[in-house]
Amino acid sequence: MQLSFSPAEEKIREVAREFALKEVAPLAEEIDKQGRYPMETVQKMVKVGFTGIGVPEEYGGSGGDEVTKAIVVEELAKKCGSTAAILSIQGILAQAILNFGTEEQKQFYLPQLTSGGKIGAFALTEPNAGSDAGAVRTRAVKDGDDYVITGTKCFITSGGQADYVLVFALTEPAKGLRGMSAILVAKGTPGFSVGKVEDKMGIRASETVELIFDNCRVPQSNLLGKEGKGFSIAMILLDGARIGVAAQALGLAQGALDESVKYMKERSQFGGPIARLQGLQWYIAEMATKTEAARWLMYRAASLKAQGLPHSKEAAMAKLNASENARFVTNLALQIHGGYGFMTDYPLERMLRDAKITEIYEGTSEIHKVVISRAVLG
Ligand code: COS
Repeated sequence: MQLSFSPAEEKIREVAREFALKEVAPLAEEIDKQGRYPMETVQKMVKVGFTGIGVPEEYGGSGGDEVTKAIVVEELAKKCGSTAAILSIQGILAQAILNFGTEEQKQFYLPQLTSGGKIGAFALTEPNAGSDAGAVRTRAVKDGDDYVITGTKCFITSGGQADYVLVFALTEPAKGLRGMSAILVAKGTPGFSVGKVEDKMGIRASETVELIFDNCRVPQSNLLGKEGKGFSIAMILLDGARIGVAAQALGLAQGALDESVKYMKERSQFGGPIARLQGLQWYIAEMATKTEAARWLMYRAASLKAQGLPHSKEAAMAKLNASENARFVTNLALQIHGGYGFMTDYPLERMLRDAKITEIYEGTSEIHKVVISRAVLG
């Protein structure tokens, strides 16, 4: 048994850490305050190869696997939850096409989504289909060689920026979730528009929008995978995406812990650095231990996925644990910083706000308990 990273993985961590320090950290506060999608950083991530992780080079990718991707997301999240979330979600569409696409689809979409700078989004959630993802109402009706899509999706990450969106719609409504299909829709297709742009508590720079499909006509060749298999495709993709959220949560926790250690050594009260106060030392001990536990649960799930082994339960466990830990650690880190932590001059309040969503998106903690308990109880 080995619980360590390979030299190649250590190298990518170094690259990601430097990128986070130079390119991500300086913008984190501004893009949070303005709620601005950092397209310039995204395009830099394209250049450095982060958007191509997990996709073979023959399709424009940069290779690597789920562990590689988790390392990069963790490092970015230490400095900016929004940027980490953007990279994480960008990878889902590429994974969808890599795993379920035809050769033609792979050759057309993957180079664009990896090294080509195009943005992807995943549109499953609807106003009445959140945790109950099978309750999707959006329809895709066959008409000649086309599908005509009608419905509204909400809370779609990067949806307004996306050049391509994977839309989950009912092709056979009578079959419920077993009549759901996954269909690719390109930006600019008539009938496809962006609705409400959400004003959020956290990850404010990762744009979250409503997408409207009003008699949106796309060729049937845009179907991804088999007709009627959309729900299973969504669930498989979410299993992977949950590892990405766990990596974001881990990065946020580690980032907040790092800030706390630094602050406790610098901040002087009662005649010396507050690092010598046992009450705060115990906070640090607890934060560090729980974060280390979250780290290995997450990397184990990532490693299982990278090996092509079942990982649904492990991804749910990793995400449940890492997200609760992120809230716990960022909250204590803010507490350690006292009044300064509450001020926007310090990153702590942003980290706490960014951490909260990790307990909600890509499946709430309660949904993960459903997934885990079903797997454990059989
Ligand atoms: N991998 C592959 N297939 C899966 C799967 C998985 N992880 N989970 C479920 N499926 C398949 C099942 O095997 C079943 O297939 P069959 O039709 O062949 O029997 C089908 O999907 C329906 O599964 P199930 O009966 O478990 O569906 P439920 O309605 O009970 O829903 C939960 C299961 C609650 C787990 C699901 O709705 C869910 O994950 N909800 C949260 C959605 C979410 O994360 N939203 C966030 C979106 S992004 S912000």
